[in-house]
Amino acid sequence: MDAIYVEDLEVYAYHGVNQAEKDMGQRFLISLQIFLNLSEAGKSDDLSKTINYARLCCEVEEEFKREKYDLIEKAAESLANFILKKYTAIEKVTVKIKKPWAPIGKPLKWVAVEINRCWHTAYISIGSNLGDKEKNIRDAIDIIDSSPYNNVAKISKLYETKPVGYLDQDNFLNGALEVKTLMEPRDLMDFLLEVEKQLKRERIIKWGPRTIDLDVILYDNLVTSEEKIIIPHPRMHERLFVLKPLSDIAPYVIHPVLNDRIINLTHELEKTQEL
Ligand code: PH2
Ligand code: MG
Ligand code: MG
Repeated sequence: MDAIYVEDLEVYAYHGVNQAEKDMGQRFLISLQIFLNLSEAGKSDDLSKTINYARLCCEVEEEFKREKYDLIEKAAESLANFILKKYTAIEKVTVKIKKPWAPIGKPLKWVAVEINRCWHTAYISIGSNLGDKEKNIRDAIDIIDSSPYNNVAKISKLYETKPVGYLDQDNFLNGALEVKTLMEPRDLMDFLLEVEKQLKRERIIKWGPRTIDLDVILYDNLVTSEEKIIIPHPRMHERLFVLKPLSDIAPYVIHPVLNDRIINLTHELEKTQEL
């Protein structure tokens, strides 16, 4: 993939486990590999079609000096998040932080950490059948989008659907979201549980009434076999209230287990199920 490189940008900052490092500061050398498609800029000679590396270096310096972390791991992690969140055209980033003055008491050139981080695409099914259903859904979307690790990229239409599973409850409002996320599946699921809690979700009856339900349906092309993190969602292809909204925003995405497009799975299910 195309890339922009920054090598050994020198920044004076205050990260370190020792108090003296936080008080006095030291030199850090920051190297970046910024992966993005450069062909448009290459064809057009237009700066707005790429990342201005002068601006990037200034912002990276400012961000790196903003906090005093114990670990360069943490400093690298938050810098990678900052870069990916600020520039959505960047698909992947490598951040390397060197510490040439690390207080080790040995002659060495530097110690360093290097991490790779990228945007993932998750599809999330969203449902509500308690209280102001539409407001619950809009509030959940706002909370997800305002997280520093997530951008809501697409929102489906919302559909009124009959309850499936436990029938003696009000109709649902269901939708689907495409979320660009920096979170790993486990962290994303924990985060969505927190959002549910914030919106007063109470777990009383299995498949019963809820102010909000947020389920990870797909995550990149990932297929997991862990019992607590089953991706793709094991029942998604049997539920029109999941597939119908999903086919609004991801019709040609391929289900990585069934190896068929969402739109085909939807049409197949529509032969036997109604919303
Ligand atoms: N969610 C369930 C169980 N049944 N039925 C509809 N129509 N919509 C839902 O979101 C839904 C359901 C469990 O998550
Ligand atoms: Mg559910
Ligand atoms: Mg759920």
